[in-house]
Amino acid sequence: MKYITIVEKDFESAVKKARDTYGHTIRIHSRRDVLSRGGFLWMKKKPHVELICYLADAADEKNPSIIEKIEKDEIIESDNQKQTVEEPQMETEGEQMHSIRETLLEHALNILEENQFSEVVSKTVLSLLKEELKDCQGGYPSSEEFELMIVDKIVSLISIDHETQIHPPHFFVLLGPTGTGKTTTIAKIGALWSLQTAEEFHHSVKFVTLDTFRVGAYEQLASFADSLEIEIDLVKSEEDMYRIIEQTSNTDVVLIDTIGKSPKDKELTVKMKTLLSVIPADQKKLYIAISGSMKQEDIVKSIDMYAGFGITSIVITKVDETQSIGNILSVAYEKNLPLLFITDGQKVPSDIHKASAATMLSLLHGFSLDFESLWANQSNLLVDEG
Ligand SMILES: Nc1nc2c(ncn2[C@@H]2O[C@H](COP(=O)(O)OP(=O)(O)O)[C@@H](O)[C@H]2O)c(=O)[nH]1
Ligand SMILES: [Mg+2]
Repeated sequence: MKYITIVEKDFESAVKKARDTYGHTIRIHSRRDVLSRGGFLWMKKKPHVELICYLADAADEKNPSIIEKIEKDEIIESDNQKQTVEEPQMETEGEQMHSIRETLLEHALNILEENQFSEVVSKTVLSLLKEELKDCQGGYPSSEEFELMIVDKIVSLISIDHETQIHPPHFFVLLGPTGTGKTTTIAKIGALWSLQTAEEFHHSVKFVTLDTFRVGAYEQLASFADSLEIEIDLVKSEEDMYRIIEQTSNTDVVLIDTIGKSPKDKELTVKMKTLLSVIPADQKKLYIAISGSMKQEDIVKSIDMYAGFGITSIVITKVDETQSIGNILSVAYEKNLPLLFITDGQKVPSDIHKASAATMLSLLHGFSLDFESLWANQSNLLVDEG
């Protein structure tokens, strides 16, 4: 038998909705009064009534509607749960709970697949959801609450590099494959920090490029530097690097653009490592730019290729060119790497955002909840209450 869950603010509205939607063949199996957690990531509480209904067979039609019976009497209260006991049940309560649980978990799996999360992440999220459903003690969340549970689990697996967002290192080195948007991202980050008017978030910056091999590479960053009024320098040798360290002691952040390399480019890797090793370890952090449009196996290969450099966190680029970011989020979880920035276009400086739960949510699909307005409402609430 297929069950239908109707969730409304009170019993009368739920009965009306059941009747209006399904007519007089609708039967109520049970009623539950719930004080549920809702709002953004489970933060507010609100009461509602859930009716579990099913459609009676035609042969059942001669029986009075269960709704009519319930309205007259027979609401049994126990343990703060009101339940109606009617008609011989086709399935035991246990079986019914099982099928609702399966439907919810199937919905979660569809969302995880639509967003291209890896098998490892999907399994982890599903097992966290199963655990939480166990804790529901005989009840189960509405579909809205369950979607928030899914989001909560996904967000809980991914960490954000707040440390770099607030306190960038003296030398910020961006690595990554050719064409992922490193040079453009360096320009965006430079603008983000140097044009910031709030004193606590403002950092003086300087650009440095190690990309002296490709024709036009220096000119590309130099043209951004020119329009943003940021100084730029070029490092070809270890001596150049020593000079830069000396000359930038009063600069907050030196943003270092690098050259993308192919797995065969052993010589280039050694050269870059040598130049970067001149910078004292406590003054530098290294980051990797990964394009949203890359396949999961290529993302893994790129991260493995740069693993020897010691990567702090990931900048996801070109999310405007991809349908889903589950692939990158999965690698971030599996490689235990936090997220730093997300870029979504070619425009400097506007198309860059600090990674956060909100930016992640705005890039996930397949939910019936509207996360953008949820986030906006929550922000208003925080402002009102704060
Ligand atoms: N659509 C889109 N294009 C981007 C983004 N970031 C960079 N690009 C473009 O990608 C191309 C390669 O960027 P570039 O910074 O030179 O990559 P690099 O080789 O890693 O330094 C350029 O045409 C950029 O304008 C982004 O977030 N979205
Ligand atoms: Mg470049």
